[in-house]
Amino acid sequence: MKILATQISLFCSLLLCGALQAADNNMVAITQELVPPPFLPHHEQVDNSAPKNIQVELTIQEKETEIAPGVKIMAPSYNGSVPGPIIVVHQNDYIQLTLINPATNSMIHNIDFHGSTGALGGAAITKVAPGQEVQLRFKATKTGVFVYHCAPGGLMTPFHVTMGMSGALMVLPRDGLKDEKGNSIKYDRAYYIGEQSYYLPKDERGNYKHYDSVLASLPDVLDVTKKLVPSYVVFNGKVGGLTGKSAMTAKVGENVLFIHSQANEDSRPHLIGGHGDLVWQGGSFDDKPITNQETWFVPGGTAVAAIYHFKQPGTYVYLNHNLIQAVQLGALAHVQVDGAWDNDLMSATPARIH
Ligand SMILES: [Cu+2]
Repeated sequence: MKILATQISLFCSLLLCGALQAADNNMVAITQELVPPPFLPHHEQVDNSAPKNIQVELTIQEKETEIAPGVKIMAPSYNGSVPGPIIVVHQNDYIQLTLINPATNSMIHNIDFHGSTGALGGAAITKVAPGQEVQLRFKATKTGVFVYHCAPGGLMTPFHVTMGMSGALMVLPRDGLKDEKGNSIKYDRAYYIGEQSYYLPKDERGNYKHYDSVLASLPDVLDVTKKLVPSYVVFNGKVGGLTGKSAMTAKVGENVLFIHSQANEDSRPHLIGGHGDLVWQGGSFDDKPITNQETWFVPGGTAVAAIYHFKQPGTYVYLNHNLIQAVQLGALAHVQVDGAWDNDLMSATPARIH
């Protein structure tokens, strides 16, 4: 704690507290309207103009949310969604975040951007109590997809993260994405899939317990988390968050970018009936993507990007290929793809008695 206090005092002495580093007067400022996942905010894939100041706002919400049929929890989140919204910028842009903790909340929160540099990813200088707001400005020097998450310190960090406080940042190269041969590649649409593991206490009858506030659930939740057995593993905050009417959509012939984050556990995304044509393993767009992956890997605490060029119509299942987590705990999504079937790629005769 003493070291942290010294760090904070050093940051303040460097004028990072109280006032943001003055922006370049010539820098264009853009307000990015964040949207709930799995969608991305409006953005250009290529931006060869000078770096910009991208202004975004996140409001922390502590509210009741239903994460499976009949299972309601009191949980904190960024902007009310799990995961929090994805922020999209280009390399060397500045991100100017306003983080708001409404007075109606009960806990202190903050934010750690894995895509930023210094001050525990911003966590050391963004703590906000209920009724406060803070501004953080950082330069997006590294390209790729990155996790952000709440990190108040100590046991509060795994608690806030496993209750839903994480999201992602995508930093595109200014000249856009490149395939494994270095040729430019564009996506026709993009989705952000945040995978969330929940650890929920049960009562003596085996029913999930309900709490009146996020804070009230803290001791019981921590008892469950240290056993490392999640109650649910879900996409987009709840079981069925990306299936049925909430399924992702695409058309045959489109390149679809999937950004997949997991702030705490490892995951193994797999698209049944398709592939990861290009996968930026580890999330960095400065590295060549690997190709033709059947299943790729998301180490806990990272985001990974993959592009697939859809060639057949139908309902695809996008899941964590830990099939227990997918089928029994909820880590499963659908992609509904329209278009014409290609018999050359696949055909079958009707089943018959032999
Ligand atoms: Cu928090």
